[in-house]
Amino acid sequence: MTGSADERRGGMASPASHPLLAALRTAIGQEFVLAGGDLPAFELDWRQRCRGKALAVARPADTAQVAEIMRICARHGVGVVPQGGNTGLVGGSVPDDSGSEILLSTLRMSKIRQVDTANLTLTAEAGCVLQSVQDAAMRHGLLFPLSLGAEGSCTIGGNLATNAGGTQVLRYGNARELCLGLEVVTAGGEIWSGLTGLRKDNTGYDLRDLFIGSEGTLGIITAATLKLFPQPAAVTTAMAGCGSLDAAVRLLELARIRTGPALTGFEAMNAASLALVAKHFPQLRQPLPAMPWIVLVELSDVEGEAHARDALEALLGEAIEGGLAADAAVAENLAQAHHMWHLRESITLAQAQEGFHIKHDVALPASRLTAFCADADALLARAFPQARVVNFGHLGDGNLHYNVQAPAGGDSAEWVRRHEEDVTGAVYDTVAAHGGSISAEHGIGAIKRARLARHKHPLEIALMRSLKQALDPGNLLNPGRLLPPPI
Ligand code: FAD
Ligand code: 2HG
Ligand code: ZN
Repeated sequence: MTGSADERRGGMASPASHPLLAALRTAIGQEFVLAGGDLPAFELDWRQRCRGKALAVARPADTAQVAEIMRICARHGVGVVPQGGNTGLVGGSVPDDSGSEILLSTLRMSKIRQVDTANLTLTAEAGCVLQSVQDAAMRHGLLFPLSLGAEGSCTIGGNLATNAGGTQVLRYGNARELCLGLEVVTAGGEIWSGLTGLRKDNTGYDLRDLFIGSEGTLGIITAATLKLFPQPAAVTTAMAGCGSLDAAVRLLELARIRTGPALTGFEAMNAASLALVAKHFPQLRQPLPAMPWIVLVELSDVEGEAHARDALEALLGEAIEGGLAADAAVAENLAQAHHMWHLRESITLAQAQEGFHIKHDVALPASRLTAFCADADALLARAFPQARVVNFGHLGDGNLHYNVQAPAGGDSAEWVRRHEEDVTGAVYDTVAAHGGSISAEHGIGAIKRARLARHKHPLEIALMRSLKQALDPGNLLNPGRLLPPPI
């Protein structure tokens, strides 16, 4: 390609002197518009897979400033990429490489505006870190159940924009189901105040649910009213070793029947996942000997410790007797329970330390999980015999992270570059054959948008494009993410 970056952007002014930056500095303060050397930390995603180049980073303090930023960017026709904790796994929170987008960081917007204990709701600004929302609920003796490995740095705005899932979905639902109201800044810089906290409101189209999961492409979420729950009287956790995925799925079915709404977590990890954790975090003792699958079961109980423990032990006893599990370990105390969860949540980090790999965040009906894995495993074993399938996830939701790690010992980046297209094609075709989804909880972002066209009905894509056109006619909000490229 010839010509300078500025020429490719259509003769725009150089970044430092861009008239938009002067307007942004006047609107939100000189020190909150970052440029030059301050940008790289915001331009690279958590996986270190997507690196872009922003014109500047704007760090608004409140909703009015977000609205002003949007009005300025709309006047200049400049795209805006919202960014919360930047823990997204699909490349949606970093700019493209044009150097022409504004990155809007919500991290300064971190106030808990209200806790309404009578209504069991909490209103938080978009930049609140998830853990701080959980802690605020806890201070009032209540529970905000959204829980994921990145909870120490992801934000509530990002959680809602991606409709995040995590480890408590089978009991409490995903981010969408935990949200009662939103405040949103539109592409044109208007503010929609929808923080009603109502549990019933049938007054037309559900705009809240439209913005949730839209990954910053329809509006910027600036605050949310969230559902709170009573804290359970006791939580008990156990791990069980299963000889096959089929046994793990049948144990899930048994757990649902025996424990009903007390079942708050049911995770599964194949042997390769825990082997990677053992390799990279050898200090983390594994409570059970290696098995083809280990499941982590959590019960939350309103009646208390002894009742919860009895229920869990009875379940695991029945599972062992019925041949669904070979072995089980029940956590004796909170520290042991945390340790079990820590093992589970270390898989993502262990995979990152092992090298580059290909993520597939897929959902299937529980009844198709075993057949899907058998087919996908067989396909990959034939075509890529050295690749390692690191398969784990939220079995209770039918959500597997069917990740493919590059062969041990080689150049993992090069292997992923060469084979990603074919590996992902094979996995997603198998997902489709079993009636599944190619994104259970991480979203589409920049990485999966080209795939979406193949896995969604053309009418769905057309309707999604109509919504985008209606809400963001200038294509300013996270352009080039989520929607497939035009054909
Ligand atoms: P970002 O990464 O900053 O942004 C994500 C997307 O949302 C981008 O498209 C961005 O433009 C948009 N966005 C951000 N803020 C706003 C806003 N205020 N308004 C509009 N759009 C916005 N995800 C799960 O679902 N379940 C898991 O169990 C899980 N575990 C994880 C574990 C680890 C170790 C890591 C690194 C990630 C994990 N994730 C998981 C993925 C990630 O944490 C979630 O997608 C999370 O919801 C992203 O929040 P964030 O604030 O970091 O958003
Ligand atoms: C999890 O469940 C996250 O731990 C991350 O969704 C999954 O690393 C992954 O692929
Ligand atoms: Zn997950």
